[in-house]
Amino acid sequence: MIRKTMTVLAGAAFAAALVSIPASAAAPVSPMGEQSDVSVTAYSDCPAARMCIFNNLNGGRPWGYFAVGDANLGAAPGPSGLNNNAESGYNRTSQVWCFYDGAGYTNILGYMNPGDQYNFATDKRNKVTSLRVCP
Ligand SMILES: [Ca+2]
Repeated sequence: MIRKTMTVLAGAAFAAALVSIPASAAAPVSPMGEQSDVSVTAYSDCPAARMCIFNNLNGGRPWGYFAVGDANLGAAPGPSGLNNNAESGYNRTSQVWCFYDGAGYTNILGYMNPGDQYNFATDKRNKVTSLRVCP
């Protein structure tokens, strides 16, 4: 496995651009992964009411968390080290979040339900470039 260059500060709060979320509910494509029995220790710092994504499996740091969507993880300001690098996630919000391969919420990869905490499926790892509460 290739070690990635990290530019994200652990535990840092990120200001993400506010996005307008359409009221209509489009059907998400598929889950980002499957619930697993891995230790919750590494996920434990994810704040309540935040969507957390992690650079490594099993909640491995570095990581970032979001109260609202981020249209482009590769753009500053924000956790640019997470762009195409997220491998696990923990949804501590009460809403379903959608994940996209492209910036600007394009090329949907999948979704995470409230409370979900797992490694992304192998074909969804290291691809997320934008994320938001599913429209
Ligand atoms: Ca991508």
